[in-house]
Amino acid sequence: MTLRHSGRRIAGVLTAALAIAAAAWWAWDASGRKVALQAGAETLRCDVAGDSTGTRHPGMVWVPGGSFDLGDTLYPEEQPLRKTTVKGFWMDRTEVTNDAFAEFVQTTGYLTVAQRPVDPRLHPGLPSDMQQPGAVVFVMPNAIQGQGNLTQWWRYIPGANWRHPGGPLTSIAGRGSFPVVTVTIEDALAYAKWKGRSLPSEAQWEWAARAAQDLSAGTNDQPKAANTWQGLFPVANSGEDGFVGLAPVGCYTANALGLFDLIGNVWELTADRWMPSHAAADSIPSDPASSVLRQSGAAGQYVIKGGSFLCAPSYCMRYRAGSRQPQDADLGASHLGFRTVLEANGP
Ligand SMILES: [Ca+2]
Ligand SMILES: [Ca+2]
Repeated sequence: MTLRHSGRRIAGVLTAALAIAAAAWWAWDASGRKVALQAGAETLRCDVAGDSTGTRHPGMVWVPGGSFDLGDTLYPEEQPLRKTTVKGFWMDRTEVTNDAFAEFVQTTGYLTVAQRPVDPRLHPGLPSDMQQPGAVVFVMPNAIQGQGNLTQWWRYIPGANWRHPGGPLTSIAGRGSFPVVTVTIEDALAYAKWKGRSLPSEAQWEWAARAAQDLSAGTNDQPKAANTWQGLFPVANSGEDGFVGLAPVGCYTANALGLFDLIGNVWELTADRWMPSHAAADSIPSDPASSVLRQSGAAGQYVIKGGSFLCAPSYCMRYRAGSRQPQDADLGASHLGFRTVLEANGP
């Protein structure tokens, strides 16, 4: 997401409207009434079966190396296709969950970027409410005027963070199996380092999402085995895929390597700085281990991959392995999480 460019956040028009703060699974209407967005009994956990006992790195799967055409042909930023080679690596089977992140925080006392004071020197002209710690939250509007102004459905909510992903009035209680959200690149790198791992490069992530197969640019069809958006974004979501908002990790069929939810549910941070295309002038090194792009904590934008529960044919067809988007380094969002990789010997 690129809501905060050139030293300012979200065009300066958003307000800290706590009364209408919303998590992905519930919202408050204009009168403050809590409204469930997901009908029926809520699914709080899915069985992530098949983690073979005795595996060298529990919770991870081996992604064999190979060469493929990085990118796709639908949107400008995914072009041109670029031949890329990755070595084999281990990858988390699922997005990092609230439970896993809580263990990290409990052990280390780590405070996420969304929980820290905002440095106004980095964002001159920032409205005062946006100088408070917080994150960007998707709020489903009743109606919009065109899809050009994304502030119609994204709000900066002071007090939104991984413990309160929809704002201070929301909680992750009972949602330990949901993906952690509103984390930034710095947060994700800190978690990965604590685990003795790293974040995937864009190439590693995309290769894994292609199930380590060199397929030509794939279909643009909305995938069935992924948490995306059915209906006219952002005002109508039928939830045909089972979830109107976020889903617990592992609710959809894994890909051929055994990796869940690479496409959909939450966008996933990568270690690569954002470049506007795959053209040679904007190229990223093919060897992620030597990448100068893999620096932590730097300002700027990073590549995120896979799309989220908000991706719809009517707005953003980024539910594809080759799609990509930039994400501000110091801004968390309610549709953004991550998973880790480990560069080590294979099985
Ligand atoms: Ca969905
Ligand atoms: Ca995902």
